[in-house]
Amino acid sequence: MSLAETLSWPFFDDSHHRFATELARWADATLPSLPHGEHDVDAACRARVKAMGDAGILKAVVPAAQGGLHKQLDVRTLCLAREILGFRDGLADFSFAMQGLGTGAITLFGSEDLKARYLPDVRDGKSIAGFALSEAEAGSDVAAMATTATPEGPNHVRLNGAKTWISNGGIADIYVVFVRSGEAPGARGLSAYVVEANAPGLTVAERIEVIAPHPLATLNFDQVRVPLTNRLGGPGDGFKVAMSTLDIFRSTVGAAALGFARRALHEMIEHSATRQLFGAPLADLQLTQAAIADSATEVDASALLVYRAAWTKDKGAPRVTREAAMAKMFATESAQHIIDRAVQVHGGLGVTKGVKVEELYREIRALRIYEGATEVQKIVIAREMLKSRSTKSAQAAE
Ligand code: COS
Repeated sequence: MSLAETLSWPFFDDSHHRFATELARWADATLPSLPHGEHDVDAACRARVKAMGDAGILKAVVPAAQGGLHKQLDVRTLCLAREILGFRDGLADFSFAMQGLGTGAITLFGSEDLKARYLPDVRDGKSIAGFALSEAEAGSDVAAMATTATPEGPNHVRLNGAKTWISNGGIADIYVVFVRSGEAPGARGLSAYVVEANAPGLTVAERIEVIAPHPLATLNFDQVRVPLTNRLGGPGDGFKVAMSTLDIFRSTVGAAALGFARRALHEMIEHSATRQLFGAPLADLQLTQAAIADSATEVDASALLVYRAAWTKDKGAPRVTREAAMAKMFATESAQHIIDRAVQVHGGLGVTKGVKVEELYREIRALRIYEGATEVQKIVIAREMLKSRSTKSAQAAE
């Protein structure tokens, strides 16, 4: 099923149809002319952010009060954007996604002043955002983070520590930074702050090279002074701020994987229909047909899970923790299988640099890890299922 057919599902309204059509048209016309990320990934990202800002696409990542498309973040729009961009250009998807993830916590928990100060420039592509949660010893286990915020006078805190695997690290203008503020041990003692990249004491310790080039870095915080008014939510709310933001953006990771998977399926079908083998098209072989059939079914199942999660959130569910985790886990895992099959169907061409499926093979890998690895999503889903069983048992006992 194509994206156009998916759009006929009842999850969508006219605004989604318009957005998807205009974005696809813009992406086909503009993305091929932007610099590729191979030589200068920072310049390639900046070019994408600017182009998307100029075209009004980044309005999707901010609320209407700051010039955005919808009153609140519309998860279906975010997912459509990532699917459409992911189908065409992994770096464009990355740049779009990070503008959203990097400011999602400001949109959800920021004061009016913080929203007014930071969101318009992100919307216009004039400012780049980053989400600084992970640490060397606190990736999956967020509550183990060690970067600290200590009070300084009545109005400031000082941040000390290091964050790593930070997307847009080194090119971002603002970061949402999660720190241990000490109100309680573990998850209840974290807070979130907006920190400007040029704050004295905030430095890029190292840039990290990855298989599919993206800006990624380790950041050092050495006595970085931040006003209390830059806090998102209350003291000790940091874990909730992080998880609520991820509840929205995990579905969008699934959507990006869906875009990659749809593209791989497209490439698989095109190649197998035209490549001759044993005197007939490759597609005549039943094993090729099995690869196509399994991939097409997984694409549809991923789309259903991704847009179910997005629709549920947009319709006002306070939490979509289980739905978003399922969407992210299934869509990223199945995209990996689909892309691997597409590489296999392409034979030697599939591992040749510059061939689309080879690029997708490298692009998909990180999505099974970032914003919560598959193993974390399994923990989250199982906990939610067990929680709902305990709730039902407690109700039955009353
Ligand atoms: N929305 C709002 N609140 C949430 C929440 C959510 N989605 N998930 C958990 N919470 C709340 C819980 O209700 C709990 O509140 P109380 O203490 O009031 O009961 C609190 O937060 C702690 O939750 P929990 O006990 O589940 O915390 P854990 O430390 O056990 O969390 C996991 C475990 C693994 C689920 C969490 O650390 C996680 O998601 N890790 C992956 C992080 C990630 O995605 N990293 C990638 C970085 S971005 S590239």
